[in-house]
Amino acid sequence: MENIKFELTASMMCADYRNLEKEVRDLDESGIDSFHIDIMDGRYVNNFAMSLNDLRCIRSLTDKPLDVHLMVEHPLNTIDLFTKALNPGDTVYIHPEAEYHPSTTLQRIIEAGMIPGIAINPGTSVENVSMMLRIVRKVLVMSVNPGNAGQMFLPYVRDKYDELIAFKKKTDFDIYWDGACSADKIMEFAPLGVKGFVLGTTLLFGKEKPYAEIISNIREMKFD
Ligand code: S6P
Ligand code: MG
Repeated sequence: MENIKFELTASMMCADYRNLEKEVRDLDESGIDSFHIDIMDGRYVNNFAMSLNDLRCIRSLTDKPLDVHLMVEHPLNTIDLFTKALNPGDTVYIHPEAEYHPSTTLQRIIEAGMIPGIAINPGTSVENVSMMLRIVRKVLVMSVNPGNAGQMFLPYVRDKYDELIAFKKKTDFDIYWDGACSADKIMEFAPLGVKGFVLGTTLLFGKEKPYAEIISNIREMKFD
């Protein structure tokens, strides 16, 4: 039985906002590895999720890393607001389609001391982003379209994980999963080399079980 290491990240747009502080502390104590913050602008996606103030609030409540997922048009225009609110070593993901010159924005993220990442939509191919795979450290593969939690897994995304895992041998980035993440997907993709999984309504939030129990059940899964 192999011991496979992977990271678990909580998608905080799915948290109970009636008591955000309790949610952060519970998840922190329950062994979550990091907090995923979905920022939307109502233009790049037709929704709004978390705000800069939510991000600042969560940053002040935990020492664990934050992953900021920017689903906004032209993130360069506001990137400094986010990097100033973060700690060195936190991650910022941009969507390359949302920017005229995405590598300039990634460079700004690097200069600010954050980990640069790109998020790849279900309809975006690996070829389309291949140059950026040489400068980012993380690739967030969207297995649902960006904008909402609680959507269904899009099966055609599966091949993209295989392509990225093959590409990863030539360069140096880690692959993360965002969208409709279930235990069976972790079971299948962690052994293939997906490094981390964003947990939302499918597996973590809105269940009748404590976070500690859900997280330890995932960590105790037996891989062949
Ligand atoms: C979607 C967003 C995601 C979701 C997460 C929710 O635009 O980027 O981070 O919050 O996927 O998980 P679930 O299990 O409800 O799909
Ligand atoms: Mg996200």
